[in-house]
Amino acid sequence: MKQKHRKRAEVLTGKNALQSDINQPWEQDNQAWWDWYVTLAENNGTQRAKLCVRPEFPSVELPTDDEIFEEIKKPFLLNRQNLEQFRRDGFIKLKNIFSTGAIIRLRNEALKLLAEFYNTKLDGGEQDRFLSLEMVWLNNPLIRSFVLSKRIAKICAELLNVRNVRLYHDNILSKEPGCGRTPWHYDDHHFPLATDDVITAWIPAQPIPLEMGPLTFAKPLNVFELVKSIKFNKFDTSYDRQISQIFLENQVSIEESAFAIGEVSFHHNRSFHTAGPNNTNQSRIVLATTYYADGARVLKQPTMVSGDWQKFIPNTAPGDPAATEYNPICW
Ligand SMILES: O=C(O)CCC(=O)C(=O)O
Ligand SMILES: [Fe+2]
Repeated sequence: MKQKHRKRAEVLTGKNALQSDINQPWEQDNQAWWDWYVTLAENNGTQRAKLCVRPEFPSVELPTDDEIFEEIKKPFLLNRQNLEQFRRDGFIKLKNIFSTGAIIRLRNEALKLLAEFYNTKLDGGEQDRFLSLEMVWLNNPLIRSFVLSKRIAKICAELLNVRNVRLYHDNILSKEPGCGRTPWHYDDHHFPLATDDVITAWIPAQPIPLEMGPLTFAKPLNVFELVKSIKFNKFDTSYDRQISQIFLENQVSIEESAFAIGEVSFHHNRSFHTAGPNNTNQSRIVLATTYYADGARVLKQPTMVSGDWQKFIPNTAPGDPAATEYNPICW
């Protein structure tokens, strides 16, 4: 781990605490959470020369906001095979969920928001970091139309096989050039929700070739059973390394493949996933939106790995139903 990152991780987590003691609230913002979180990934041997990969967009006329609203409320039809695959593997990648024009508009908007918020230049200006912005849907109509999109939420409800889903949060994620791997994890650690009906739609805002670090999944879903005794360690890369090792020893199948424009992956909260480093000189921008089954409650004891969850479910005590105005029913 780079020295500056190690220092940051120590400041963030308190050096004297027990390594696996995560039973305390996260005291800082979610950007500090990501700064800490990427220090937990093992990066030995993964750095390669930076490649110059421009997001390649065919030249299309860009849709207006109204045209995008129309596009993303149209239903996408899942077939039986899709449902079976999600239930077996815990994730599915689906092509042509959004048009090229809609994705270009999404990227332009996310670039603008990130550059303004962090007062930086993306696509090569900022290096090594993993930037994030949440709750953007509250103030930005274009992002809101993606986050509350019936097209996405209906897919999520059908994959989970539940009647209705609520929004947990939106997350614009930007893995900057030179940023290393995302550590192996499942999201159940991150969401303070007392249910297994939680799903994240990971919507790339450009094509993601292998060099840019596409989201990568271990399958089938139940491989989480192989690693459930591994203790999370909040100070170093040992959790990530042990998971890799166990998956290797058990010849677990790992799906690491590029994302095309308009392709979206959906993963269950117990699906183990990671992502490679971004070895290009372009920001890897994604909109990740998480939904859960209506009726779910907040855990009785959320941990620091849940980050600043009260931002997403405000005025709600541990154990209470998670159903605030920030968690609208999207389907
Ligand atoms: O974007 C990444 O590298 C990680 C995202 C992730 O873990 C998630 O959306 O659940
Ligand atoms: Fe995740």
